[in-house]
Amino acid sequence: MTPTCHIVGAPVQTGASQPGCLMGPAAFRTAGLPDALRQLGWDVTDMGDVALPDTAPVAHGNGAVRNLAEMIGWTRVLSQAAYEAATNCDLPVFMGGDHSMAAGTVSGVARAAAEAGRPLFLLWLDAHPDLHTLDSTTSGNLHGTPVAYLTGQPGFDAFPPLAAPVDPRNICMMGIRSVDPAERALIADLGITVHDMRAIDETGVAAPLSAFLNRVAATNGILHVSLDVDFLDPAIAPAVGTTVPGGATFREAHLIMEMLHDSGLVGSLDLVELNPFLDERGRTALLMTDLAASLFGRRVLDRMTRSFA
Ligand code: 5AB
Ligand code: MN
Ligand code: MN
Ligand code: MN
Repeated sequence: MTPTCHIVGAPVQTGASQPGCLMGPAAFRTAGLPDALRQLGWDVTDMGDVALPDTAPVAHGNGAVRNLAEMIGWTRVLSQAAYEAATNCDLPVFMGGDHSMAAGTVSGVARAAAEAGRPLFLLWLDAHPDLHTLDSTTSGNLHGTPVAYLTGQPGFDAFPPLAAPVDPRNICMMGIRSVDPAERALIADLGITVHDMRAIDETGVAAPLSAFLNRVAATNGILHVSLDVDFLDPAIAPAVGTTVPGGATFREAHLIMEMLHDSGLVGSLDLVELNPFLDERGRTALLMTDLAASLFGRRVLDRMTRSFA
């Protein structure tokens, strides 16, 4: 049977400090994401972009917080869209949009996994752990908060209630190299597995990823992958507002995607934080598209040479 993929656009930019992520879904379509997956034998349906419903202002005690009502609205509609996509196809792709959208996509796929009676695991590929609560964020940029919401931390009462909170012990973060003090404390308290860039320098990506995938397989789990552009080194992926030096290389990132494909465990994928306004001749959009293609089964020997020049 031909495997099916629904592509869902999430033009969210209210969680980031700089505008531009709203153009992300259009840039992924321009880079040829739907056709790249079709060429790998997938039956791909582009579901179009989700729209933000009308929102009413929501007050919060932390005056730094920006665009709270918008994040709550996006969480509601994206959670429903992700639940439907996860229920109706084999492997949905959510094209962002800034990372605040993961509050919606991951909560939606978690609900679908719970209904299927399978534990949800989360692979968070990012320079940042995005573990701030609404109280601990000092930047007020809500793309730094989705993991706190998804794991059921206090203070998100104005958000949609979680049908299935993500067990922090089922989360693996890789590529981390910028952590705020409140996030560091929560990582330790919650028991989240973090392979920071220093650890990856020492071990490479294959050994820690294999160990995590073995845990997913051992419990009949289903894996959601959330790929933030800033996981990658800014030298190869400049189109992101929150660059941090010392990120993953081209081959480290592709190897992760190739291993994820081989595992057969991935149930859904976020491609987030692409800001096409900051890109250089589309190179970041093309790289993110190629990484998605590796996760969908493209192999080194099938890869065509592409020039950004
Ligand atoms: B991203 C920072 N921790 O809270 C904050 O890009 C950065 O989705 C958040 O990972 C980065 O503003 C959010 C300093
Ligand atoms: Mn992020
Ligand atoms: Mn990040
Ligand atoms: Mn970012």
